[in-house]
Amino acid sequence: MQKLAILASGLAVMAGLWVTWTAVATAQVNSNDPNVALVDNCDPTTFNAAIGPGTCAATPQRHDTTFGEFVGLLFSPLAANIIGHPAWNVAPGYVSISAGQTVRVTNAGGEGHTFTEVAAFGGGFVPFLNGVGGPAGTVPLVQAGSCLASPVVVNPGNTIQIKGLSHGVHRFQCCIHPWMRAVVDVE
Ligand SMILES: [Cu+2]
Repeated sequence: MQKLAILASGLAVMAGLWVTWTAVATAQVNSNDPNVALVDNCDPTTFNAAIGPGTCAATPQRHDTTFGEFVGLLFSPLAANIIGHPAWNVAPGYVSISAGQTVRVTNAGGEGHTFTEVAAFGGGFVPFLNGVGGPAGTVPLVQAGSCLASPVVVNPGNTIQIKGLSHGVHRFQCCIHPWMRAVVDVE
């Protein structure tokens, strides 16, 4: 029995080393590609009940912001526009790259998001999330031009690649949650 226990603990250590080594190897392979994450914290049970089945996928990270908590943080007396729930964001929100580099954008959340280049930041295609129907005094966002044209939705767990950006500043936003935004600066 003792030999078995020693063998088992040895195997466990080896498995741990293998996982660590794999993670390091993966990081090295991708180290030249800037990575951006589309992040949310939607609780599947309450989001799917409020908006509809399939709105929020269950993920290994166990996201736990309920739909009620989400709605409760969309507006602030500090701003006339919708400010959005802070757990819905793009990380990092600013990326500086060299010409020719590819930006890999991964949806790490449970909801669909877009990463859409816009000439100027603006509203998306969901009126409520643009601030329509918000508290008295709310000024709804005007829809960004690129969000009018069926932007590509990145589903949970999926990655898209942004290639061939010209020199200068590029603005990207989610056309569902317009406060999710990032700047890619090509040097
Ligand atoms: Cu979004």
